This record gives sequence, structure tokens and C-alpha cells, in this order.
Amino acid sequence: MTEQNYRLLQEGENIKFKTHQEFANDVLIGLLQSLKWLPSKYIYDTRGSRLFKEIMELPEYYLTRAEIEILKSKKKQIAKEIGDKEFNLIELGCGDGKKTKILLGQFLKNNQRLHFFPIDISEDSIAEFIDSLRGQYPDLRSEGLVSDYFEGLYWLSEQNHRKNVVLFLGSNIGNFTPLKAGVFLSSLWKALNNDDLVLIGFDLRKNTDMMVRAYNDKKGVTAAFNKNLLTRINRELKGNFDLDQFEFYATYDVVEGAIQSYLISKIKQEVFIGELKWLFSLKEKEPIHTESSYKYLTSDIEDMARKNNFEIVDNYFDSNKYFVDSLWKVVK
Ligand code: AVI
Repeated sequence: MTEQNYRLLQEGENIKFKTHQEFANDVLIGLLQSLKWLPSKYIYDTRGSRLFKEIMELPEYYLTRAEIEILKSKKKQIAKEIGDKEFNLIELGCGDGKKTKILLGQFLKNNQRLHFFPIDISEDSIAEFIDSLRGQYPDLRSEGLVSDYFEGLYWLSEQNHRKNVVLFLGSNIGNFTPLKAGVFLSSLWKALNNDDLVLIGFDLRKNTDMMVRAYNDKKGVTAAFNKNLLTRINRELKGNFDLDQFEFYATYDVVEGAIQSYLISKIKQEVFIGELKWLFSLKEKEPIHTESSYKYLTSDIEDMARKNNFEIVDNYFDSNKYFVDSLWKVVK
């Protein structure tokens, strides 16, 4: 890479210390609960982001293919809804950018004037994405922002001189609990202006086996992805988790409507985390909850939009109705 092609919303040594401290605190809090848990956002270091890219290509992980089908077949309609006023296109969590490029290609073909701001917590993902955009679309005005969603929303609230269109694809919203999703949507609404648009991807409730298979792939990539949390604790917090002593298990919780992912201790064991100066005991078969992936009914989506003062402009489904990209308008 040549020069830095993105902006860090919070900079300097202080922020590195704060992020590290937050990680340490979250791990301590999570492992002290009676049902131990670790926040899934910490899976995404360089290796975790790479494993997620691999997940998106897996035959069992239908979500990405369904959303790509939607974007390819509905890109003209989406572009038309945005209109011909100059706008900011803000993407929360850019992933590998494959899906975004489908829309960008259409907007540029239509000569729509836009400024693109991908926001992601991973500095590597942003740097790589901006590099590939500059190669593919030399005329596109783009600036990557490295920050978490909430910091990104604060930055967004200052950009009120142009129409904003926010992309939150991939059912990333599904990794929030319903409470956190509500807090996120109300912060998003506050950061935006009347008539701004958001396009949100939701994975729909469907055949249970199909959902469970998507999180229990044959190659074991999803298991490695979840275990990356332990690898990261070992490296960054001087832990001594033995990865072979944990079994990955993902199941569908019919009451919550979510895939729940766990790492189950195969044996009774003790784990020491040097930086926390804490020795944790795990019973044989004790689970650590690593991720929730919520699945939605269209009525859930309507409720979420209404409660947070958004109006649904359109729902774009794939041909199997596995997934929906829902286009919402801010009403103020
Ligand atoms: C990023 N997120 C929407 C994925 C999901 O489906 O919950 C993360 C993932 N976890 C396991 N496989 C994919």
C-alpha cells in the first residue's frame, strides 16, 4: 500500500489503549457471568475478517448469495428511488465490498453524483476496499472511515448539507439483540435528516434446518471464525485457551428467532488470562455464548421501522424470499 487512503475517526495512542482496555473489560465482564459470553464484534481482527469472507462463499451460507441476487435485480429501482440529487452514500461495515460495488456500478452508470464513505472498525478492510475502489472507479469520490458504528453515526450527523443514503447490508443488524437494534436505529434516525434513506439487509425466518446448516458448515470455517475470539484473547490479553478443548455448536432458538452460537468446553478446565490476572474455571460441557444472529418476519421489520420513525419505501426480496433489503425513509 502506498499512502494512507482512509481517516481514523479517533486517533493516536490513547484510542489504541482505550480499544484494548474495552476489549479486556468486555472479556472480563462476559466470562464472569453465569452464562459466559464474549461479544462477537471481537471476532473481526484481520484473520476474523478473512474467515468471514470465506463464510460468504460457503455453499451453506445462503445469505450473501440471496442478497447479491436482490441487488443485481433491484439496483435500477433502488437507484431510481434515490433520485438525481447529489448524495452521500454511507456504508456501515463494508465487508469485502462485492455487494456495494453492484450498487456503485449502477449509480455511476446513471451519472448520479455521489460521495462514498465506507465505515468499518477494521483498518485493514477499509484500506483494502478503498484501494480496490480507486483501481476500479478512478472518478468516484470516496473516503474510508475507521470507526465503530456509533462513532460513525456521530460523524454522519455533522454531514447534513447533502442527502444521505445509508447502507447497512448483510443482516449485520441481526448480530444486535432487539434492544441494541432499537438503540442503533434511533441513533441512526437522530443522525439523519428528513427524507434521507437507509437500505437495511434482514435475514428472514425460514426452514429451521436450512438456517442451522448455514452456521454449521461442513468445512468448519464458521467454527474457526468463532474460535478466533479465543485466539485473539490468547494473543492480545495473554490468555492460554486450548482451542482443541472447545467444540463449536450453533442452534436455532425458536423463541428468540435467532441462531445462537457457542463454544462448549469439552472438559473441566481452567483458563488463565494474564492481562486480567484472572483464572476462569469451566465445567465439562459448559458453553460460552459467542454470537446471536437474529432472523426476522416481515412484520418484525414493519414494527422496527414504525417504532423508530422510518417509513418503508419498498421491500426487495430474492426469488426464494430468504432475505430482504428494506428501503426506509426518515420521517421528521
Ligand atoms: C455478519 N453477520 C451478519 C454474520 C451472521 O450471519 O450472523 C456473521 C456470521 N456468523 C457466522 N456466520 C456468519
